[in-house]
Amino acid sequence: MTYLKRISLVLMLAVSFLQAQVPDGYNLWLVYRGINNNQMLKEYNEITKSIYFVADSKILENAQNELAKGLTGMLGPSSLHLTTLSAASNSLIIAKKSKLTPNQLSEIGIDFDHLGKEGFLITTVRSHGREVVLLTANEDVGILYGVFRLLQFMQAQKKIIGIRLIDAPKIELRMLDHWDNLDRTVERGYAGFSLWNWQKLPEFIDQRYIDYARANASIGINGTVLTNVNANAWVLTPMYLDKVEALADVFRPYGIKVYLTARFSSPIELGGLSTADPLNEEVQRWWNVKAAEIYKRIPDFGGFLVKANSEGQTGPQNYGRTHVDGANMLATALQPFGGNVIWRAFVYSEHDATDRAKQAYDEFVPFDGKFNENVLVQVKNGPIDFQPREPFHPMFGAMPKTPLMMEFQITQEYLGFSTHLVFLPKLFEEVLDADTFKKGQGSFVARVIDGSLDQHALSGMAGVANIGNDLNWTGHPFAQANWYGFGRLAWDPYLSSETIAEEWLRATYSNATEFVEPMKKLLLGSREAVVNYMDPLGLHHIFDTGHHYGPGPWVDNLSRPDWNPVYYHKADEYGIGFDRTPTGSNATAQYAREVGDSFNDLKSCPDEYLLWFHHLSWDYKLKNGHSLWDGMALKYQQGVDEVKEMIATWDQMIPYVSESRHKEVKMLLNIQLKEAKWWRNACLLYFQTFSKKELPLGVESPEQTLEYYKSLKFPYAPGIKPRW
Ligand code: GCW
Repeated sequence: MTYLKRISLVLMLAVSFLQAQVPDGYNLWLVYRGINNNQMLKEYNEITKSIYFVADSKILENAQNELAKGLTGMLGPSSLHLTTLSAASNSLIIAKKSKLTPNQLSEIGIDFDHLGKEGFLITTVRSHGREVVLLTANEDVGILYGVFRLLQFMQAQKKIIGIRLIDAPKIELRMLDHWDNLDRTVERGYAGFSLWNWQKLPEFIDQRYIDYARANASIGINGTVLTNVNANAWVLTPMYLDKVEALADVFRPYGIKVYLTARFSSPIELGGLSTADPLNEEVQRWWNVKAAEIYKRIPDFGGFLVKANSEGQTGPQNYGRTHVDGANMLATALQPFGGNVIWRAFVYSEHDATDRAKQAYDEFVPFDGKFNENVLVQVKNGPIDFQPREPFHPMFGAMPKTPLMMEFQITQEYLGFSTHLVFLPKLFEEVLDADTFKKGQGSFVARVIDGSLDQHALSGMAGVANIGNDLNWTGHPFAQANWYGFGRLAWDPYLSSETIAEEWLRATYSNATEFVEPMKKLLLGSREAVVNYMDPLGLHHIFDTGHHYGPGPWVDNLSRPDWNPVYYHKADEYGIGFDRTPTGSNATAQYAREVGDSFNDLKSCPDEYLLWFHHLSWDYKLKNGHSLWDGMALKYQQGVDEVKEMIATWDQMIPYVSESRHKEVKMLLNIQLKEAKWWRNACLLYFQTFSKKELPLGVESPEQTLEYYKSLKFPYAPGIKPRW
């Protein structure tokens, strides 16, 4: 056995020992497998031979521990060779700007202002005839982010020598919104129960809190909303604030701030007041005192996220006041302490007969410029509700004087729960890349969100978390990629989904081209597959009642019209689709003229949004020459075929993943295939009752009758809204 072979055997044993410590999947994308490329191994050993890195704060300690963990996994035990600062010998220097020598600073030659509070620089400088790698930042948290990135590069076996990477987040608030209830159920959660063990807090600190924070820090997430937007006032009681404080203490050394959802009626429920009217002085005082109480415990508390006057939550309108009155009252309470209010725009009313897709815009746009400076308005990516595909929300093009925060849903409420493999960064990218034309061509949603289009100091992106206490955190092992991808896009909304897919695959599984390339294709195609087998050609909200698991296009008996799928697809003997052009609801008028016109005109309206904006005859001729009916049926079939292809690809991946992981994903893909067929069959049989047309050649015949599909009920599907 050669020396190198012996070394790699020892390494492999050490790594498998390390990996055996935790269940498969628990380590997420922070696996730190042994480096198997000899050339890179040599380079990394050189670089890490003599490291100068003084950890004199909690954040830096975490960064150093991570470095130790990463190097041990990738290079072998005891690979963290820390030494003192010595110009003659250091191969890697990790230090904040304030610790660098004037000489080093002049060699680096960058304007540190570009790095901001959270950015970092990784570069190579020449010193004493050698290349020295330097990782620096203005603040500790920048160093932490830089360490994670350095380790990620190593795991991807990238060359470090010669590197010059300046990276700083483009968005300020990068947050996970947990829809976690105090009883540990998770609304729209499909990965077990809530991570937060409220009963045992504050004394018991579960290791998972720390690992959760680590994972978030590794992708730059810097805020977490612990509780459901369908809020419970209890979390604001002293007993619960003790627990929140304990969590904040765990998250702080990872650069993460804690936020809470504020139940608007709390002054009544907790304070014994008779009203929650935002203009009432006692109510204002109650919130001011509450804010002070919170900040006394948690000096860096992030602020409140609020769902008001939406789906049964009370809000300022209950007292004849406006969203502005409500948001500004809370903003005033938080302002002295530097906190923010994130006020959600997800509103629609049963008393409003207009198209639901128009309501948030109608309600909020008149308030542009009226919110206090520390208020962000959080807008879902599309105007309805996290569908597999929606056009971007028109509010993104209409409120220049208000910082608009993006709300994506990472949990797959409408995309097959944690059973279907769907790579969401593709969906997120589509929205971020959409052009609002707000200030002419190039006014991308990403530029609205990062504040650059309208020069907002505050900016934010939130993702509704898909995390629970399942051993692998997200239920489906591939749903981890959606958490990862969300974080990366919140850091840099201009990243491509392809880059993200590649990063994640390499970090989590393998660098082998035979793995990365086909799996990248699988991930990038998976979102279109789900659209095809659930909601092709702009269909939306045809999910079964309450749980949103499986098809229910026939549902027409719910108390509110806009809760019924028939409201959204409007299928009849003539055709199908929601007319949102000027002949219909005229929702297209909420977009900039260029955008609205292109949606209105059938020649330019993308097929992807056809039935979102138009009601068309079954015989309407699609751009590909098929009739609408045939084209729709073929899309459903295509979705099913795409899942079959995903399975065929996965079958080839046995050499690159553990046996148990392979089996697990294979079983999930088989369920996905079964459910894709279910969607296709149920929807086509139902729509066929209107079109009265045969299925075109190439579309498989449904195995069951429409009555059968209608009879399926799922009273215990996970994630249903609590009823209190
Ligand atoms: O889509 C709906 C969900 C609700 C959710 C609501 C919201 C938290 O079905 O479960 O409630 O959106 O975003 O407020």
